[in-house]
Amino acid sequence: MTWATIATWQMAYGGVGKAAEILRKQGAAADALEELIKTVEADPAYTSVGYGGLPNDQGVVECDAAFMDGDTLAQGAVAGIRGVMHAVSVARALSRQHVNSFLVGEGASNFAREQGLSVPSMLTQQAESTWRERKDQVDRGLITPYDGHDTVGALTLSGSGSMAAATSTSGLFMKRPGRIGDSALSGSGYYVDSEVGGAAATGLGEDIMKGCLSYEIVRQMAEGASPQEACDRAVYPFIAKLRRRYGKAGACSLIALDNRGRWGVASNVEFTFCIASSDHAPQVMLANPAPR
Ligand code: SD4
Repeated sequence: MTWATIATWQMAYGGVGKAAEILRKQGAAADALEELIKTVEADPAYTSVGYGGLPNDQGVVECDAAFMDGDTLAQGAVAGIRGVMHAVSVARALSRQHVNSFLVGEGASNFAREQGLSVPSMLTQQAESTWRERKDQVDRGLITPYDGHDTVGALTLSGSGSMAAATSTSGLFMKRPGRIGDSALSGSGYYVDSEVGGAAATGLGEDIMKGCLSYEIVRQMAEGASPQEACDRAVYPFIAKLRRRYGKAGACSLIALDNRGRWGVASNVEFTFCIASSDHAPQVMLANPAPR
């Protein structure tokens, strides 16, 4: 029985290991995925996801997250949620509801409180001091405000053929309060259909959204492309199109997994990702950006 998981960035390595253990013991794709993302969210060392994530330009941590069940196509998402370590668990809880499944801001935070998922503070001392240092560098024009951001996005396939997709992020560094990225948006930051496969994104949300890149990859796989072919066909022509018509393209890194356990990636920046499967022990891989 083939099982597999793939996740964005090296920071997902520990979580991929935990998901692999669950999948190896014939656990559910959704449970393995939630555990994977929660592992990253709980680690304050990662300054772009969950607890310890860098705050917005007002010094408040606001997160976006989503969860999708590839069997039922049920989705839940939160955006601009405050005071919640495991935004992915809130998104998963919302995916069980037919309506009110995508909540933003205060509505999302209130729902999380009702579910017992709130925490007193998301801002660690370390994140606050990094934020102060970098805010000062931005003010002095030494770095650009939106540099240095990563989303954990992941896909799981269980031995029984179920698939799931999820994302979690504190979004762009120094974003404005209320700014929402691709990670919470179906078809842009994530998409999965167990009859085909799934995809998830990291990078500049504003540009990933312009191409609905996760859905486009799944659509390409549904038409017969392998995950790698689908990534190549969806991502690189889109980046070229953006450059031609919009004048520039931010970072766009996509991962894909099909329901046979095959994976693919495409990125216009240097990009690490993690995989594990019934054939491969958990490992970190490096994708070099395609020639521009
Ligand atoms: C966003 N896509 O909020 C996220 C951030 C990210 O690598 O993934 N950065 O736009």
